[in-house]
Amino acid sequence: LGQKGATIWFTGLSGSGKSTVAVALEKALFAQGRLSYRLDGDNVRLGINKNLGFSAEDRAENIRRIGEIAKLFVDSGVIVLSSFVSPYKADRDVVRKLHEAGGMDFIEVYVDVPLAEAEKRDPKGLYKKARAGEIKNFTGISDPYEAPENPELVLPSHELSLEQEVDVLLKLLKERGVL
Ligand code: GGZ
Repeated sequence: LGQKGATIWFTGLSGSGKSTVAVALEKALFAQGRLSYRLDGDNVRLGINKNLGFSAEDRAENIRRIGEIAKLFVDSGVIVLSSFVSPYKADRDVVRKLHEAGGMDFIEVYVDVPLAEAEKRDPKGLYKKARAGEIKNFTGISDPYEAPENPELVLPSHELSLEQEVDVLLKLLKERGVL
């Protein structure tokens, strides 16, 4: 292929729009003939990470393994679109260092919506359950979310159209020589 891979690491609250923008970007990349692969809870937490829960330790191990998997894809020239809450700065930084040590691009994208907005969307009814105490350690309600301090990009998804989000991501990938 001779194509440069990269990891785009979406982080943000549940319901912030990480997966939605990843799906839209995947479509745009496909239209350009670029191979990308989405990593998210549906293919990782139900598979390789099915032994992990939501304690701080398990989240750290979840993110560590995802980082290692992402690195393998990047090594093969694929653009990885990773959508995990990844609430802890230290865990995200482990993945950043892993990529940078291998000379690979790690693009941290903070999908930044107010908690009230994510909770209003509540697509899976999880916030409601968390408020009722039916889900413990729920990020934003009863567990911390550490916002990135120096992300490559901030996407306030409640203020942008999906098309605008995809455009700014494509522009960033071009600037970095991935596209
Ligand atoms: C946060 C939880 C929790 C708790 C279940 N806290 O909207 P979703 O449903 O699809 O995204 C959330 C997802 C979080 O899994 P991640 O692997 O992304 O988390 S982490 O990066 O912190 O390891 C939510 C659902 O799983 N979910 N319980 N307690 N989100």
